[in-house]
Amino acid sequence: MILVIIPTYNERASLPRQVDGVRAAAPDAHILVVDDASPDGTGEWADARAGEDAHVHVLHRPGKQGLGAAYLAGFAWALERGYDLVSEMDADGSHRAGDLPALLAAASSPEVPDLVIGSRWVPGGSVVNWPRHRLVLSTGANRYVRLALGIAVHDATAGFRVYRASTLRSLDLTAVESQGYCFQVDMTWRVLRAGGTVVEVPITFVERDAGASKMSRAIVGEALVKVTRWGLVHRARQLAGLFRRG
Ligand SMILES: Nc1nc2c(ncn2[C@@H]2O[C@H](COP(=O)(O)OP(=O)(O)OP(=O)(O)O)[C@@H](O)[C@H]2O)c(=O)[nH]1
Ligand SMILES: [Mg+2]
Repeated sequence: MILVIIPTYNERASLPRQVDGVRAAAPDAHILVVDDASPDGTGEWADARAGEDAHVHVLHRPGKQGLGAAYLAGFAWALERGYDLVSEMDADGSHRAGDLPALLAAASSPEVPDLVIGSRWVPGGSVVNWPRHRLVLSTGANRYVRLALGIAVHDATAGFRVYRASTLRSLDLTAVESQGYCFQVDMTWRVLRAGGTVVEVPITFVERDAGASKMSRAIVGEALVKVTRWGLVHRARQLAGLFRRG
C-alpha cells in the first residue's frame, strides 16, 4: 500500500492538477493532503475531493506550522494505517506526477532502498524555468551538504521522495525539529546514520506556475546552521574514533 503525502499551504490553484496527476500516474496509491488551514480554501477543496474519491484523504492542522511538522504528521498518519511506502510530493507542480512511477519502482526494487530521492542533480535530472539565483542556491547548498556531512547524495534538499514505512518506523521521528528544506537534509542524514541506503532517481523539476513560494531567508539560514552543526559533530566523532584506535 502506497501513500503520497502532499503538504499544502495556499495551493488552491495548483493542488487539483497535482491530485489528478497522481491519481492517473499511480492509480493504486492513496493521497494524503496535509493542509495547515490555508486561507485560500485549499483544505475545503481537498475535503470535497476526498468526498468523491476514496483514495484521497485530508489531514487538517490548525495553522501554518512549517513543512517539517506537516510531513511528520503525515508520516504518523501513514504508520498508524499500515502503508508500506510513503511518498513526499509538493502540491505546486514542481514534482511531476509522471516521474512518480519511476520513484515507486526504485523503492520496490530487489535492493530495497530505505529512501528513494527524486534528484535534480544526478545525470538525467534537470530543472525547468528556475532563475539563476535558485539554481546557484540549490547546487551550492547540496555541494555544502555533501562536503559538511561527507555523504554521496547529490540532492539531499529534494522534497520528492519515497520512504519505506519500516525505515520511518525505525527512526526516532519525535526528535526531528527541522522545518524548511532542512527537514529533507535532516531526514536523509538520519537514514544514512542509521545505516540505511539511499537511491537517487533522476527527475525533471519544474518551477511552479501558480501560487507563491514559501522559500525564505529563514529557511535557508536554518539549513546552513544545522548542516554546519551536524557536520562538526560528525567530524568530531570521527576524530575521537581515530584517537581511540590510535
Ligand atoms: N502544510 C504545510 N505545507 C507547506 C508549508 N510550507 C510549505 N508547504 C507546502 O510544501 C510544498 C513546498 O513548498 P513551496 O512553497 O513550493 O516551497 P519550495 O518548493 O521550497 O519553494 P519553491 O521552489 O519556490 O516553490 C508546497 O506544496 C507547499 O504548499 C507549511 O507550513 N505547512
Ligand atoms: Mg515549490
